[in-house]
Amino acid sequence: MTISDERLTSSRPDYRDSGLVFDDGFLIGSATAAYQIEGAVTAGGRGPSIWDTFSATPGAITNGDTGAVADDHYNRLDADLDLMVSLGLEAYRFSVSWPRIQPSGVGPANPEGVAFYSRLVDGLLARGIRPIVTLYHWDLPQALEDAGGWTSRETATRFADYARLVARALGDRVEVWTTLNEPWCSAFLGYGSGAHAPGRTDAEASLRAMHHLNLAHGLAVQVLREELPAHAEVSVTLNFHVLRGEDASSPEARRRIDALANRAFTGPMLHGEYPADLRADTAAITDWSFVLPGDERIIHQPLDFLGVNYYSTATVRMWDGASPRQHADGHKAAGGTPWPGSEHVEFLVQDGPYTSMGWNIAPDGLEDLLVSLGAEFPGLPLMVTENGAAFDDEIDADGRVRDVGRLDYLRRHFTAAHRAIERGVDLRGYLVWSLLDNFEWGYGYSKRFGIVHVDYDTQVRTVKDSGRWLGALIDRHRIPE
Ligand code: IFM
Repeated sequence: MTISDERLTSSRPDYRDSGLVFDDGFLIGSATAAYQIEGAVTAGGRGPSIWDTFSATPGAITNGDTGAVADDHYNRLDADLDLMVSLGLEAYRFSVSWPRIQPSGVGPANPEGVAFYSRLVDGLLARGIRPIVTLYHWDLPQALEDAGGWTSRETATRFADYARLVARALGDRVEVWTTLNEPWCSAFLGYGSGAHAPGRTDAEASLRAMHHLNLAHGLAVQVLREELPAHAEVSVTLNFHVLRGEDASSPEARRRIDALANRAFTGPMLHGEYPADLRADTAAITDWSFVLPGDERIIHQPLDFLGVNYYSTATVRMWDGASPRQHADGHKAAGGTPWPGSEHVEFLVQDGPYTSMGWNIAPDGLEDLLVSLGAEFPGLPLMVTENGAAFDDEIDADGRVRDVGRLDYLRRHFTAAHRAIERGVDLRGYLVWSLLDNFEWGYGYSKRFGIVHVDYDTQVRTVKDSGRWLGALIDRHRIPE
C-alpha cells in the first residue's frame, strides 16, 4: 500500500461541501483514552502505568504535566455521560486502563477497576450511546515494563490474559471491540524515538516491540472470539501515514516509510506476513529472530472492521546528505529515531494551513487513505476511529468558545469521508477526536483537541462551537450549512 497517488486527488479541492447526508446506520460519535482523561491514578486500586512513570521524568512532558488529575473523568463520570447526551453522540470510544484491571499486569481482575468500566458501559447504554472499547491505548502496567515491556514476548501473553478479563466483565454489554490503538506509536515512539513512554531509544527494541504488539493483537483477537458472543465486532485501530512527495527520490522514501508505519502492521494483521522490504530495510539492525514460526499466522486474524486514525499527511524524500535536513514528521523530537533503518528519509515542511500541532490540514489525505484501504482490503469495512484537530481555543467574554478552525477542519474531513463513501468505500462510522480537551501525551495540556473545552483549574466543561456543530450533524445526519 502506498497512499500517495495523484490519481486519487479530488477535483474539488476545498472540501467545504454542505448538505451531504450520511445513512442512518453510519455511526457518528467521539473518542477519548483512559490516561488522557481519567486522572485518579491511585484510586480504586489502580497500579502505576508507564505513563505515570514517564510523565514524572523531568523534561519528558511540556510544562512537566502529568495525567494525575487530567479531566478528573473518573470522578465526574455521570456528568460526562450527560454531556455526551447533550451532544447527541451515537457512539463513544473509550479505552480501558490495563493497570485499573490488573494493577501489576498479572492476576485476577481488580473488582474496583471492573466496577468503574461497568458503570461507564451501563451509563452509555442507558443513554442510548453505543460503547466502543479499546483494550490498549498506551498505558502499560509499569510492572510489565520492568519485566521488559513490549520488548518481551511475555507481554503479548499477558495482554491476552487481560483481554479475557475485560471480555468476561463487559462482553455481555459491549458489542464493538478494538485491541490496540496505534501500535506504531507504542513501538516506535515508545522504544525508538523515546518521545513516548517508556522513553527508550533503541532501534532494535522498537522493532521487537512492534512484533510483540502485533502478536498481542493476534492473541487477543483469538481470546475475544472465544469469550464474546458471535455478533460482537472485533477490530484494531492503526494510525496511517499518508505519504506525499514529488522529488525523484520520493518513491523510495515513501516505500520505506509506508513499510515502517503502515505495512509493518497491515502486513501481518491483514495479509499474514511482514513485508519483505521492511525486513530488508532493517536487516542491519535486527535478524528478526523475534518472529517465531507460526507467529504471523496468529497475528493474521479475521477482523470485522479496521479502525482508521487520520490527522494529516507527510511529504518525504531521501536526504541528500548535504543540504540542511528537515525533520517535519509531525512527531515530537526526542533522543532516538522512530524510523529504524530509514533515518535518512527526510520529512519536508508541508504547505499550510496548520493546526496548533503544526500538522498540515489535508482532507484529501483522508479521502485518499480511505479509498486506498478500501481497494487493498475489499470486504473489510472501515471506521474512522479518530480524526480531529488541536487549536489554541479561548473562552470569549460571553462564555462561548468560537473554535472556527476546528469546525472548519471537521467539516472538510466529514466531506472527505463522504466522498470516499460515494466512491464505494464501506465506511461505517466516524469518531471525532476528542470529546474533551485532555492530556496530549508529550505535549501535556498545551494542546487542546476537544469539542468540549475543559478548564483545568475548575474542571468546568464548555461545549465549543465545533461540539454544537457535531451535534447538529448527528441530529440530521447531514453536514450542516
Ligand atoms: O491524542 C492522540 C491520541 O491519543 C492518539 N491519536 C492521536 C491523538 C492526537 O495526537
